[in-house]
Formats: sequence, structure tokens, C-alpha cells
Amino acid sequence: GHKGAVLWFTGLSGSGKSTVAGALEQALHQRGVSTYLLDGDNVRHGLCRDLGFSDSDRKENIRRVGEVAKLMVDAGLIVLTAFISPHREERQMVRTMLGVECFIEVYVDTPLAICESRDPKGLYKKARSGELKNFTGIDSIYEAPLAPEIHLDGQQLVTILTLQLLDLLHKHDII
Ligand code: GGZ
Repeated sequence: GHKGAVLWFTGLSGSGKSTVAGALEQALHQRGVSTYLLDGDNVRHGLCRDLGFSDSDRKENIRRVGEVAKLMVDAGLIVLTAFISPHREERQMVRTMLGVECFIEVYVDTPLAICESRDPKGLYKKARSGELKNFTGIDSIYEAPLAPEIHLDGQQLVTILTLQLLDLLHKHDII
């Protein structure tokens, strides 16, 4: 069996949050664990389609994701969330909302220069040219976590990062 919990991934656009969360989800499924992955692809097109990228909209985005994650944890799922969640205050808010014992903050630490060189959607290029405003890391702040439950090197292989996360879930008695 396993306990409900949230793995709250935070990091820059292009840091690898969704990739690592997706790989962890596969590994958990192989172990018979029920999970749900919340990310921009399934949230910003539906639940949060009215929100943009101002500070207040990002805050509301994170609040709604936190509330949905809470419902899923109550249902016994291991919830993986992959949002930039750039502000410490909002991450603290969801930590409190969910309860510290089931909240695991995962910092995917990839230097801005690396994220920018990956630029899978060409968004950094648009942000640099001024075509896209309020882009995290360019003209909008990212506050790195000071005490995450786990600090991942986003330049490591996804398989290695997945093993580190499985190990942490064992240590916290979640799986
Ligand atoms: C940051 C933006 C922006 C701006 C669009 N700033 O790499 P992506 O494309 O797929 O992931 C980014 C995603 C960020 O949405 P989040 O819901 O995770 O952000 S937050 O937690 O701050 O609410 C990026 C795309 O949306 N994107 N405009 N201005 N990322």
C-alpha cells in the first residue's frame, strides 16, 4: 500500500519538471501506485483557462492546483504537480494547505542558461525579444526554494533523478 501525498515540483520553464514527474509517474505505476500528474497542459487549458502570468494570476493558479491536489490526496493518490510556482509565499501556502506531513517540495535546479539553450517551445527567444512579457527568469522573478525536501540537479539523467525520488518516497514512508 501507499499513502496519499503531493510531490510539488518547482523550477524554471525548461528545467525538466514535467519530464521528471512523468518518469516518476511511470515508475510508480510499475509498482502499482495510483498517481495523478497535474501540469500546465491539463490545468491551464481547463481549470485555469482564465488565468495568465501576472503575479496575481500565478498565485491563483497555484492556489487552485493546491486545492485540487488536496482532494486527490484525500482520495489516496500520490499527486505530482509540475508548475513553475515561482514565489516562496505561494509554495508555503500550499504546504500549509496540504499539511506538512504529506507535502514534498521538489526543486528541479537547472541553470537559466541551460533552460534557455533547451528552449523547446521557443518561449525564451520570444521573451528576450520582448514579444513575450513577464517570462520567468527573464523579466519575472523565480525565487529558488531555501529548504526543499529534495534538491535535484536538473542536468542529471532522468533515470537517476527518478531513483532519487523513489528513495525519498521510501524514506518518508509514502511507498
Ligand atoms: C513563464 C510561461 C509564460 C510566462 C507561457 N512565464 O515551458 P512551458 O511553457 O511548457 O512551461 C511554462 C508554463 C508555465 O506555466 P505554470 O502554470 O507552470 O506557471 S506558474 O506556476 O508561474 O503559474 C511555459 C508557459 O507556461 N509560459 N508564458 N510569462 N512561463
